[in-house]
This record gives sequence, structure tokens and C-alpha cells, in this order.
Amino acid sequence: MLRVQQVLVRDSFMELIRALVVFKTWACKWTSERQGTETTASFEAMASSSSSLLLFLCGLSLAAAQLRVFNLRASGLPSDLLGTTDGYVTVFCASNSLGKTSVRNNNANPWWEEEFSYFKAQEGDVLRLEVHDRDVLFDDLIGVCQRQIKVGTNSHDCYLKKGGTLHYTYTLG
Ligand SMILES: [Ca+2]
Repeated sequence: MLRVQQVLVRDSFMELIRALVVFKTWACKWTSERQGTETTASFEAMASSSSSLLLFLCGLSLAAAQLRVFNLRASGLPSDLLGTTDGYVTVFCASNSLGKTSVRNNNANPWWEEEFSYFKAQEGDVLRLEVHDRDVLFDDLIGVCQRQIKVGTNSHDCYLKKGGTLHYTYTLG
């Protein structure tokens, strides 16, 4: 929603700038014929400051925000063949890896104290958390949680494909 508004604002200003450029061209012609350069200079200044404003607004639409992911805990994780679950979570935002938690050995209801930060997040980016069970040879993927992030502090419960639930909180802004 925010992004849509930013695009609309940006497009409106693009129209305004186009109109200003047309007006300036006309005005410059008119003033050079009638009054010399003094008025032309003020039109130049006006168009120039509008361009700066446009650049500022374009920058705003690409503005990055800080994402913080924390309070990770799981409940009811399924046990593997050896009867233990050694859970850990890997965290991604918009295909960037933010890192992974430590492994909580032999615990179906683990929690993790690690926090993850990403300074280039934008509203609408996809936050992805993967819950794994570490094994001797190949780790098992228990489930994946992903959603588009929104500004503010948000907590979610996510049901994992192979069983159990992941709880997490993130803050964007
Ligand atoms: Ca295991």
C-alpha cells in the first residue's frame, strides 16, 4: 500500500516536472523576447529546485528500512529416526541470507536467543524462515515459513509441513 502511494506520488511529481519544463520553455521564450534574463533566472531556479525535490522523492520510494527478527521458538517438532530433534533455523530476507541459529539438541520445543538484522529491507520483501533438524549425514527440512513483511512489530505462528509450529517476531521500520 505504502509502495503504491509512493509510486503515485512519484508519478504525480513526474507530471508536474514535465509541465514545469514545458512552461519554462514557453516562459523563457516569452521573457527573453520581453524582459531580458531576470525572470528567466527565477524560472530556472524554480525548475531546478523541483528537480531536486523529484530526486528526493525517487530516493524515498527506494528507502530501505531495518528489519529485526527475534524471539524464535518452536513447539512440537517431530522426532527423527533416532528419536531426537536437533532444531535450528535459517533466516532469509528477499533472497539474502541473514544467518542461522545455533542447534538445540534433542529438544522438541526449542527456543533460540539469536536475533537477525537486515538494514536494506523494504516493505513487501519476503521474510523466509526454514526450520531444520540436524542429522549426522543430511539435515532434514521440517518446514518453511514465509510472508511479506509489513512496517511495525509483528508476531506469527507458522505451522511446519512435517509437524510442529514456529513462533517468531519481527520489527520493520
Ligand atoms: Ca536430528
